[in-house]
Amino acid sequence: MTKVITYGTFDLFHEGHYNLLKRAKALGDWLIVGVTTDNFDLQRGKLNTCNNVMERIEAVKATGLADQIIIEEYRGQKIDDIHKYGVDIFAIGSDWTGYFDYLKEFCQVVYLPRTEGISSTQLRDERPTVEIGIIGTGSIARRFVKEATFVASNAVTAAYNPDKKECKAFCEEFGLKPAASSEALFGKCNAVYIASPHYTHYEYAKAAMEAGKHVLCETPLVLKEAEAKELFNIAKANHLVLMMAHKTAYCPAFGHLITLLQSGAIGEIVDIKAAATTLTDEKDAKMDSERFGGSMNENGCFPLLPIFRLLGTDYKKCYFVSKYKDGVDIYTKGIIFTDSASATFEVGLGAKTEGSLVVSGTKGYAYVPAPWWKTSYFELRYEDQNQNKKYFYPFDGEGLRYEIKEFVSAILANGYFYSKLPVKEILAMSRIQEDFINGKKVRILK
Ligand code: C2G
Repeated sequence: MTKVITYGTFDLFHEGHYNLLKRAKALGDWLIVGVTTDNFDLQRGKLNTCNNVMERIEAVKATGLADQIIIEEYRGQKIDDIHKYGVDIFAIGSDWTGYFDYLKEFCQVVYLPRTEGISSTQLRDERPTVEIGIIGTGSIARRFVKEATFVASNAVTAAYNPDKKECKAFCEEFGLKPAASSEALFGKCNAVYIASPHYTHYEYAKAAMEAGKHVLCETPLVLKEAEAKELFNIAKANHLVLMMAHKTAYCPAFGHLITLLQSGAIGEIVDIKAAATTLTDEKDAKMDSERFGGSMNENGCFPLLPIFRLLGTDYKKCYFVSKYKDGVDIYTKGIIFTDSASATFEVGLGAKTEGSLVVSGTKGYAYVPAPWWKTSYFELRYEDQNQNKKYFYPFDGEGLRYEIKEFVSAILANGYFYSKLPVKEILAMSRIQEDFINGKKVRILK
């Protein structure tokens, strides 16, 4: 019996995939098809896959051509599979010609003709495009435009900034249409990314949703819990997507760290320590007290993310210790207690500390090195060091592409969408930030 093996993502299964499987099957008596996992695709840079691994397996199964379906999870697995299944022929489309010659040492390698004129990328591009307008044209907006080019089914079309000169320069740099007002911007897009100063978020988000636009808003969404609640109510009533652009919440490694810890990998969680400090020039807008700058407003949402995700939002007490300069906190430390665990966080724009995340549990601890908010690697450590495990993930570019992908997918999903950053966590973040602004339980250092 001649055994043939082939691999693929098989996203939005199409005629090209079918022809490939048919040709591969014709090479032997038994066809094994390896379907990539979602995680493996992310690792090899395939960010825009539309179907999940189960849907893609089902599509391959439905052809009736595969005698056996396996999943492909890691680079190098092809060699293991060839040995494991006693494969005679490895077959793949001609777009890979030469690439898999290293397998010739283990079996016959056949490059099959690719079907011209059809591809998953083409099918994805045929889907509706989410047109995004940007409010605020600073450094984060710059990064956003670049990162959005890695995400399918979206186009950044226009930008608005009340400072017309800045807006014009930004639009010229990226080939966008400048909008004369926020209302004019809403006429040029169906979704809005808000990257303006914190104190303007509420008004812009509300106006955008009242104009029927989906909203992705930079952190912090707002600095008052009641405003956050109101915005989510507007989103719900109008069937709009409202997301906070918290890049850590959407990056692959952070997601897996959380699910590992939630499944008991370090026992019961007793404490979390998280820090996020970014030394900033005193003249920067982030240091402007009028614009609600300062360490807590600027960076607070980062350490609060793992704290609320792992300990829940039902905390009992939160205390702060802060050092101020010219009306803004250049450094703040917070202590939060729930009934069963504690957490401390440090944020700073005018003071620097180790930006790591440590989650302590009854059986071990998780360590994420600085800058943990751009998580690409973490370790689980135990008393018995032989049990320690290291985990590596992609964190491509600036990391904004993951949140942009979630935003675009949520809009195109047109209905059920599981948010990786639940509303109750955003509400709790704004509650903490509001308490801090109001000086509740804040001890000011000289
Ligand atoms: N294919 C084809 N004709 C097309 C499109 C795709 O023959 N018009 C073939 C590809 O050459 C590949 C298979 O269909 O052999 C699956 O393609 P993809 O889903 O794009 O998967 P790919 O990224 O090529 O997987 O380990 C994974 C494999 O190495 C490659």
